[in-house]
Amino acid sequence: MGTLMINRRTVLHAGLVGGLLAAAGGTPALGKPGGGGGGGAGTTGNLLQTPPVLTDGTLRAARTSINLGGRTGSALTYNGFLPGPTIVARPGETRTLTVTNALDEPTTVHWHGLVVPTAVDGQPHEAFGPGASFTYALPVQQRASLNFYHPHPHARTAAQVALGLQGAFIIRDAEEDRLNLPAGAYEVPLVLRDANVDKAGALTYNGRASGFLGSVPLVNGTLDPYLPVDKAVYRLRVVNAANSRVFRIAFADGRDMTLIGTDGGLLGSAVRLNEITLGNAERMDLLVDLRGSDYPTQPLSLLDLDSGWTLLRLTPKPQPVSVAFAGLPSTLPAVTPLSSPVRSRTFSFDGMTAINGVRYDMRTIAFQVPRGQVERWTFVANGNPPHPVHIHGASFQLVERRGGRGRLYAWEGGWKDSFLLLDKESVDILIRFDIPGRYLIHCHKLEHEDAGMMLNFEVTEGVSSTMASGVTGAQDQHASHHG
Ligand SMILES: [Cu+2]
Repeated sequence: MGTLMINRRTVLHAGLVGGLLAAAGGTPALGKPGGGGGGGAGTTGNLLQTPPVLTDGTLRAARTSINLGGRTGSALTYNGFLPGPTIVARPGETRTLTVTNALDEPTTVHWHGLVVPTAVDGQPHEAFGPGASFTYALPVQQRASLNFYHPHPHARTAAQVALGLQGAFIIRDAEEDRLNLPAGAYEVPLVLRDANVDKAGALTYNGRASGFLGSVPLVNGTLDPYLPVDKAVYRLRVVNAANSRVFRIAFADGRDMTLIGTDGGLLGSAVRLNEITLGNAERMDLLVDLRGSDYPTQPLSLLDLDSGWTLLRLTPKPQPVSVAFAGLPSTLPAVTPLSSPVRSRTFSFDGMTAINGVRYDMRTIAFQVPRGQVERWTFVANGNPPHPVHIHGASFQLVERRGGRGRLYAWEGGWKDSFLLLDKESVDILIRFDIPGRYLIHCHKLEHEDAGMMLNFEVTEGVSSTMASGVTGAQDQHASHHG
């Protein structure tokens, strides 16, 4: 197949109609039922749905009817969409979103991947009850990236997410604009999850302490989705929005994909691979070349190799349009490595309910971190893997995995906020916080999180007393527990 890296044709994208992420003004973007919905003769299944775009406004959390593609159902939704509207923003903007709670229990919204002040981070202690609303003013001060919003009330996150409350949050910036990446109809957000859907089309939830595995995949809320494709390079922006399921993603014909970004935006250089493991809440930014001889002559399935599911079929059109792509530059925007940690801490993810032997207590701050200093944090799996680790308040970089798989992977490069910890593994990261306040470390297997595999910590102003007294060597100690 052609290589994206060396194709430097100078023709950029022609003006394109029907951009999936074009300003939809909050209007429905529901797919047509399958069988003749534009996928060419013999296409079965349902046209992939794409949520509308929202900038500022209201997100109403409620049980509503939904379109699963070809059939109706019901779920907990934001504004009636599964997933909710895709929020878009640029650095320097403040997104103002008022979430109204029309559920029958408390909720909150966490903007996973956004580094924002504690007051708008949507943490469990900020949950608000039925009939109430909360306005999140989100100062966006970070680079282009795909992020993920979802509820975060203590002990009820898993059910609310599984029943439908989740959405994508895309940040764009000038650095990314300069790359002229596939856009409009050729940039496709894919919110991947599994679900249980009952006979009436209602999403149901029966999670246990060990997790929740739904019986069917849903991509952008669509059952058995297909996407009619042109002879173009597609940018697939994927988030694992499942409670517990880890996806191992590949195309059925084994073709290469080009990974250009992860949780915190673009990688320093693109990586070609044909399989990616995506833990809960992890994101990946992929280019897939469907030009020339790479154009599929029959539906091309995107698979989850672990479950054997077909997640999405890319279907040839009767009259595909050929779309030029200038190719990627040889280097992407730099990711400056963090270095010279001044302190280390260790976090043991114990069983299904605790970190460092302690279950979550909303009132307890487990430790303090001075802002502005690089620290080396080690995460250890101590039973009941996998544990998808997530940290609020900063992006970080993975530096080493010992035990278990014993290596890092391309999809763990760049700036991360979530990563997978499997059996017998220890993973070291480098992290630096820039905003003071109270943040969280937790397992993003949502059933583990709800059961207490979570802790609060506090980012403080200025350097710590140990720094001030000249102790700059790395210390290895468990995070101490202050009452
Ligand atoms: Cu866990």
